[in-house]
Amino acid sequence: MPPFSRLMFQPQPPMTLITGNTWSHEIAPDGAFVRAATGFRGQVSRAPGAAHAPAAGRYHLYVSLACPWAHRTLIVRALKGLEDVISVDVVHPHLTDAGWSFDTGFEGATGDRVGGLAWLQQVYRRADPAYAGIVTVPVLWDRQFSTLVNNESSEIIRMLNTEFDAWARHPEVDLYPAALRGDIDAANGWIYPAINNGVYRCGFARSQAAYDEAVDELFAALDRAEALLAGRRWLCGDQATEADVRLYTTLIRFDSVYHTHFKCNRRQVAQYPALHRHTARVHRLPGVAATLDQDHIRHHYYHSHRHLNPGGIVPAGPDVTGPLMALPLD
Ligand SMILES: N[C@@H](CCC(=O)N[C@@H](CS)C(=O)NCC(=O)O)C(=O)O
Repeated sequence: MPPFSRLMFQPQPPMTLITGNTWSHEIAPDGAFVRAATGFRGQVSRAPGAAHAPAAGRYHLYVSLACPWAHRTLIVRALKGLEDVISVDVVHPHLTDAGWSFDTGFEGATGDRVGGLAWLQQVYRRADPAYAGIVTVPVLWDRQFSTLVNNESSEIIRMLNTEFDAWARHPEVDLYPAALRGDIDAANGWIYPAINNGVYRCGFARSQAAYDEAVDELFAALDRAEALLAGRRWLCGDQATEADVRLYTTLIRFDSVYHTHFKCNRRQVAQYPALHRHTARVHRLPGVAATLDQDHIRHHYYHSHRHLNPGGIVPAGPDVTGPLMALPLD
């Protein structure tokens, strides 16, 4: 593999920035928010002859600390102990008309330390100069081939879970164990549309009917999760799995953002005893709390979606993590 320095700062062709946020053109005629499919679906694989073989130092994640989908990848990286194996760059929390930027003018925004680019869309077009699709985080980047491997978080976390065990500090952690795969897929099957994506369907709805449907489904699913977790610690089996991680990244943003900004306001997570305990349980797994940045989260949502919050004022609270750390867990 060539040293990283040879791959850095290669001259880039001049690029015209494409403008227009994804969320603004993902609205169906009935006013419902319909998430677009993800474009890059390559796989890092240990299989002989695979194009993207796992290796330490070869792969890089571009994330936003605000984004619940990118947050999944940071949590799995931490739980597996892959911090020294897979590097990370963090975009500026404000999503602009030209998408995510590598502006470093916000605490924790790193810039693009791989390619030295200014905008995430340039990373996409470095991989595919004709790319004109949606530009989202997370991105799994292959430094060796200077290309984008995958931009679908549900697939990236599976690769991190299994393909890098030779270098992981915690190869024993398995978030998608064979014996629980059916249960995990089933849990993801209702939690994704109604909760993970459900909060966006509430927030980005452009008609009352679309909002009403999304908010009913969201709170029915939260009630279902509450009932399930009243009798058990984890969603599937007796261990933490990716299903718990995926629920957590939405619930940890719920009371500070989705409840207010996306009008998911029938109840707060703190009012659901079992969901609140579950959120605390995941938050207190080793390494997880350090992946959470409430400043990036609040500044991203309240500042970026001006059609929902025209003044861009970022609210002060609530303190979500203090109560989570104080909650007694058995
Ligand atoms: N299916 C993708 C969704 C990723 C996604 O929607 N990310 C949002 C941030 S939370 C994004 O980058 N949006 C850019 C935009 O709307 O322009 C995944 O799970 O990886």
